[in-house]
Amino acid sequence: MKKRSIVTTLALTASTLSGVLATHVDAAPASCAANYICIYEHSGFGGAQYSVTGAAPSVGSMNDKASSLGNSKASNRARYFQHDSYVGWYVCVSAGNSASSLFSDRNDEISSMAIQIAMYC
Ligand SMILES: [Ca+2]
Repeated sequence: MKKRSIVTTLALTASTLSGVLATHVDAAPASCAANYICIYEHSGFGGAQYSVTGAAPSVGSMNDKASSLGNSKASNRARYFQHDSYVGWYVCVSAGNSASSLFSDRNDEISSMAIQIAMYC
């Protein structure tokens, strides 16, 4: 009985983490200007970039292309969503942080992004 409870808890924790966190979390890249949230075509903040200061219900030509993420906000976390208009799963990046790469099931999928009031994910 006890063992089953522990396994269930671990499984839930693992699935929660894979749904929210990116593989690598670092300081926001210099190319993501202060107060912007940014997405990049390639991992390591390379290739095309799309940036906004507020929310983007769609990301134009960067749709389903993002491979790394930056958040240069001082006090807002950012969420990057699977579909347009903030629908589907999301990856969360804390204020002043970034994701230099994404899990393979999150890569080339992001379609919208928005800031949230809290600083941390
Ligand atoms: Ca998408």
